[in-house]
Amino acid sequence: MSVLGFDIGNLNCYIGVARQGGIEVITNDYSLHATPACVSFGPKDRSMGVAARQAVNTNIKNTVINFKHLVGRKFSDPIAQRFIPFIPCKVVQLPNDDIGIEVSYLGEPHTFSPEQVLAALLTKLRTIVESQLTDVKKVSDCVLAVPSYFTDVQRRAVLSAIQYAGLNSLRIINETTAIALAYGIYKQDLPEEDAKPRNVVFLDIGHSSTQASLVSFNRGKLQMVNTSYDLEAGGLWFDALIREHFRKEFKTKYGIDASTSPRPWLRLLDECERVKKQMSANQTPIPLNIECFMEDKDVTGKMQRQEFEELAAPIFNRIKQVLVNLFTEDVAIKPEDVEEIEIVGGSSRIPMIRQIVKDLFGKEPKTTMNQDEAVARGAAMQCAILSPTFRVREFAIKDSQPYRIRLSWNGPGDNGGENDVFAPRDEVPFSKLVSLLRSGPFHVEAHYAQPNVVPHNQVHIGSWKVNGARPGADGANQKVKVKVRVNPDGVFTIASAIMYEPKIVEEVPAEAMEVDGNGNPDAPPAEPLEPVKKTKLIPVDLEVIESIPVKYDVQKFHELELRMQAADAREKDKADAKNSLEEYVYEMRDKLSEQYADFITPAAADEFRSALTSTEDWLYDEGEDTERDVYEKRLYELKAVGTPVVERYREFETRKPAFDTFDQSI
Ligand code: ATP
Ligand code: K
Ligand code: MG
Repeated sequence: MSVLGFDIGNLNCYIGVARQGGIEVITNDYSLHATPACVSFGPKDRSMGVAARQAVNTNIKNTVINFKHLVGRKFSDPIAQRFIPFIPCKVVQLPNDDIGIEVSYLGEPHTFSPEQVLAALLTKLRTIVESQLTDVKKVSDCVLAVPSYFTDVQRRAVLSAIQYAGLNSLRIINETTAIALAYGIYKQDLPEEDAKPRNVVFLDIGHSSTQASLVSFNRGKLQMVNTSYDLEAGGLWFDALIREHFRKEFKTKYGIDASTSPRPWLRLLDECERVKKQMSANQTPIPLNIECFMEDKDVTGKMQRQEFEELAAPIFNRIKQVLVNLFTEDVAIKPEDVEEIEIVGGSSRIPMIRQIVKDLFGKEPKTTMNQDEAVARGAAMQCAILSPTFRVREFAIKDSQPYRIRLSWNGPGDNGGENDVFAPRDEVPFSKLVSLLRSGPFHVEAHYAQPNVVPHNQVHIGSWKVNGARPGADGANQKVKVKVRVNPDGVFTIASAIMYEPKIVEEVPAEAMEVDGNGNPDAPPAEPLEPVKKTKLIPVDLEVIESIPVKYDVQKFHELELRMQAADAREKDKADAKNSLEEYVYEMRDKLSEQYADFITPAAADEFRSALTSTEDWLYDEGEDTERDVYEKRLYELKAVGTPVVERYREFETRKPAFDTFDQSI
């Protein structure tokens, strides 16, 4: 059984694994900790992660990056629109305003949903785990992290993608909460349980957004006091600003507009990112040179940290505001009560960030956590806490959710009505009971009450039909209790509805039951007592039927994903078989003239050599791309000749030391 935590970044993904010794962030097929959130489609298979990102320029029309914020959104959603220009392949509006990712796959046009692309990426992460952890047979249990501001539909979409990929989600955790858990669980010096808590601010500046959280710690527990975010502050937005600067410069200098052509436009973005990173470490001007950039023109430019800081001042102000926003009126903690500020996320390496923190809190920020791995570590820790296969020290997490959720109802009974059932900063997971008076089946609807603070154009959460309510004997309304819940995934549900129906029950007073209780058969029967009539409220479970705005066909897309996995696996097996054949040809040819020379007759060696050469020629020709069993058959035929030679050689080698010893002892 595997215990995994996934940080699915807009740029980079990290995999945390819980082992007996603790949490480890594992490396991928390229020995890197970061796996790019990149999926590309090809004529025979898909490619994900490092390989896909490295080949983006050769397959730009069929490559997907920057799709994290498309999951669970509609095409017309303004935030989806903000990210679509950064996706190299074609993104279209489907019927029902769904997002379609249009690529050529297996030589045919295909349209995928963002959830399917996420599932493909998760499949990649799963195969990384399977190949790195040889003791793990089947990967399944995981905890995936999402931004704290993800709404109901986004969380449901992520859960669906996890299912498409055939993984088992133990829970969705907020990235902010994962970071706080990764910080708190190993801390030995937290204040005692009933002492004044230690208040810590975490600032995560990633690629697509900036998130901050204010967390109170005591020994063995954390409380998420507040969270804030900005979806226009992050590495991508810095890169875009720098790119726009160079676009203008190159337009005047060279008369070319890079934005008019997708390939140079993306290439320039990558180059700007490189310049940005170098500016974090150097004060000197950083050159940007691209040969043959557009229209056969070479371009050169440069930028210096100070210039960047002026250019990006609006984004730095936004980041400052994210921190300020943690301290809302209803939060008792003030900036001066904050003991530590931990900064994480790739973009927290920009020097100006330290200045922002210092200006606001009068303290240097801390970087005691692994800036890139904190989210994955926390998620893996959460998975370990939930997994029956691990024993983890007690740590209580009191998380919170950021939105005002309103419930409304109508149907027979007293007039319809509405009520706010969750407020910003309310604890989750949490259930609440809403009492209503009803006389028939009714509808309940939930929505976000403050659309302007929700970063999603879908504010309707869901509708629930409650069947089975009926009037009382006298035609009166009956008392119904609806249990609303934000579950551990941060998803809103109506967990149950119960009607309390008054029933007149006849109860025989207790004494009457004791007739002849002493077992004396001669005793005269006691006078039977009069039954007493009583009204009791009897709970009756009502049927609750959920209807949420977006339905994901998990079965169908899981099967599709399995089929694509099978195609990927076939291609991989084929490539492996071809590689083995190729390697065998080269190895045998080298060794035939060296160590194997004495174990084969010159004539047989010549014949074998020419068989090897013709195989090599074939590999460059019709053997360039054929079926796995064809490669295997070729290898088998070569080995029929080669293996006896190898065996004769080995036998000789194992005998040799014995002779040596014998010689010496004479
Ligand atoms: P998100 O959290 O928004 O989903 P992510 O988790 O993929 O995104 P991170 O991996 O935390 O993002 O950070 C990636 C960003 O950090 C990139 O924009 C990258 O350019 C930036 N970055 C990395 N190193 C540096 C550096 N030395 N200086 C400036 N920026 C850097
Ligand atoms: K990340
Ligand atoms: Mg991140």
